[in-house]
Amino acid sequence: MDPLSGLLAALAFAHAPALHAASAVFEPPAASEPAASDSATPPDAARPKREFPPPGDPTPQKPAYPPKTYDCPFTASPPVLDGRLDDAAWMHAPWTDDFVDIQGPELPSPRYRTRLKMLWDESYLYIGVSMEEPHLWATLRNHDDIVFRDNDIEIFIDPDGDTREYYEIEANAFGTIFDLYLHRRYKEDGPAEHGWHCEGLRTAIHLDGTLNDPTDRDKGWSLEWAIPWSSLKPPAWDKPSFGEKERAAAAPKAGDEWRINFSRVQWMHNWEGRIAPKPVEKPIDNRYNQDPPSPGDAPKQPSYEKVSGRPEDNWVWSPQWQIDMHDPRWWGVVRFARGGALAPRTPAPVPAQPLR
Ligand SMILES: [Ca+2]
Ligand SMILES: [Ca+2]
Ligand SMILES: [Ca+2]
Repeated sequence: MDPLSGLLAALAFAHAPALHAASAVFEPPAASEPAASDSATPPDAARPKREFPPPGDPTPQKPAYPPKTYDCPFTASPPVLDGRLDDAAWMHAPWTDDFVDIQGPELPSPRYRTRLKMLWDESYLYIGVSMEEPHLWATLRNHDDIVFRDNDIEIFIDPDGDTREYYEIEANAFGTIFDLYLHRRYKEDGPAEHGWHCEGLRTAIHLDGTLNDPTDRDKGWSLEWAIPWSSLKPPAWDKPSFGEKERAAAAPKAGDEWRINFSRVQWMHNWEGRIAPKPVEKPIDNRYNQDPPSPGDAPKQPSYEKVSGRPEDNWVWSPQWQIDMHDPRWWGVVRFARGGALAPRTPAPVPAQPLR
């Protein structure tokens, strides 16, 4: 691991468990555990977090809410990757249910609608996501930046469903990608392999609005991903010849089930629920970027700033019942259909502990 990778791994350990795994279901957090924010500030009291599982309940799973299921249609004609979901191929794919709070639908509904579609062929898994968003905003531009510090959309893929050796890909509205491989869950000390690269990933984003301009109201953004089956292979140095290493990066067979979930990370910013006044005059030199402004300066160009101390919201397809995406037991079940509908599926009980 080079020094930069080491630094990134350290950052992952500092932040990912806090942001994505703050709530300990089976292991109560130690008093010294950092707060769920990269600014180490207390959680927002206005959005109380429910405790899962209830005392005495061995599992947070509720019989009324089995993991979501999606039957992913095979497509003979792939969608054109332009970020718009108006391709004929997408017409044959159903929408998922709207995303809900990561802790379940009994918590307040997300402020903005999110839903998606999936397709597959022999080469790719196609994802098409639609996200309502009145303020398009992105800051991170470099591959493997910690993209969940921006508003983002994330996919988690555990092909064999064994709750270990799985993939995560995140994108912000610039299309910046953070892709990583998890040998084990963070609760089992990971590690998260930021050096993993989703080789051949194709990303297209359509912005319905103006990016990084708080002076107007946007409609949303949509994203198309084509994830090559061949890219879903562990880092070469991952020694064990079982599980994901054994699977050999192959396409699924018709009828196979994979465990997949999606998370949308959404931060509160200074223009939430309103729009910024437009500057009274256009900048004529770079004085507007000076800090602090001098008396008589025209207003600065308004920009987005995170609300200090406010944890991110996590909106997901299949509820995790805890603020932790890294528990694949609760991820949705994606079934790969080809040549007709699959038989109805009887939900399997969710194991009380990871499988191995
Ligand atoms: Ca398209
Ligand atoms: Ca796995
Ligand atoms: Ca990476």
